[in-house]
Amino acid sequence: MKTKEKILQKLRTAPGTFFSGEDLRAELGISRTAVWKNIQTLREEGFSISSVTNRGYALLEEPDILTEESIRASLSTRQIGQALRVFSVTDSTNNEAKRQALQGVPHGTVFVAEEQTGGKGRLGRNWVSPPGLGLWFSLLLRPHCTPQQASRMTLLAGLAVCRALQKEIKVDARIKWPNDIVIGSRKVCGILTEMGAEMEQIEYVVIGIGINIHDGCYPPELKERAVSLDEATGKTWNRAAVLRAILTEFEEILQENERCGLQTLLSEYRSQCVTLGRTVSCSRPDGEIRGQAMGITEEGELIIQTENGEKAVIYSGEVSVQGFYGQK
Ligand code: BT5
Repeated sequence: MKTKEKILQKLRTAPGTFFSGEDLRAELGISRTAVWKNIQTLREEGFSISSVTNRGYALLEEPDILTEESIRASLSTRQIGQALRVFSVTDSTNNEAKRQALQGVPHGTVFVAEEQTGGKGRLGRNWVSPPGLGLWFSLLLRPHCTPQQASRMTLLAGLAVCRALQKEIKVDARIKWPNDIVIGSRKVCGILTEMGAEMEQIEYVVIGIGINIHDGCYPPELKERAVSLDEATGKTWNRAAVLRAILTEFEEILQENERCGLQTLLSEYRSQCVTLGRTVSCSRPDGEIRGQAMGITEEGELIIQTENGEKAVIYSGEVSVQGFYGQK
């Protein structure tokens, strides 16, 4: 590790706290001038570091760049994100993950891009992913489950994003079934899951997550339906920090799932899901269904009580919820 990274590592242990130049010098075995020079380099790279005579140096703010180093800083997961591929530009991090899945990259590998030129939504739609403004990333998982059970992984990823935004950003983020994360009635995050499987056995699952962080993430015509974290909170968020919070929650949730099974997590999902109890409509090949969203099954399907009193179970697809995304 370079000297400047060692200094940064030390300052990061307690952001905002002063570390004396003398202590840094002694700990790293360098001169005080070398400490100062490295601090200057870090400042040139965008780190905001305060220096006060007799107190030393304190890290105030990190630059909002996505690099392996910025993401790894204080990432305490054991699997998720331990292998990390960062791109300044790619077509789609989901495509990237699928390409590399075939070459054997391990469970938990994360693919992140500053910009996607062909960001994908569900059902062939596109996902606008301009450079530097959002978090566009994919998780590669190799779970031991059947293709039918794989959709659970997506639910768990949605729950991880929801938890992370509530804890880290302190914003009232909720889940819109199956996988949108909303703040108020607008979408802050979308999830696209793809998989490679044999008949009975999953080879890999790729969970692609797009989160609007800064202003300008989505085109103006989506302003009724979309929102960014900065907009929702009036602050400016550091993308690497948000990513770390999500990876940490996701690993924790996967462990909870192993330890205690899906039940508790499903009840948490239901309690965070804004779709339940609302009037919804869903178009299916056999016509449109309208009714009340009543529940979510063990497999993550949505149960709708239709207007003529029947129950319908929706596995996937488009469900509009009254009051959300500009729906009357
Ligand atoms: C989704 O699709 O919500 C899944 C989005 C997944 C994106 C991630 S980014 C990393 C990974 N790599 C990829 O290529 N994809 C994943 P869907 O529910 O179909 O929503 C798509 C619709 O959302 C579009 O038709 C637009 O109306 C709208 N949209 C597009 N860009 C948006 C944005 N940045 N923010 C909010 N809404 C957006």
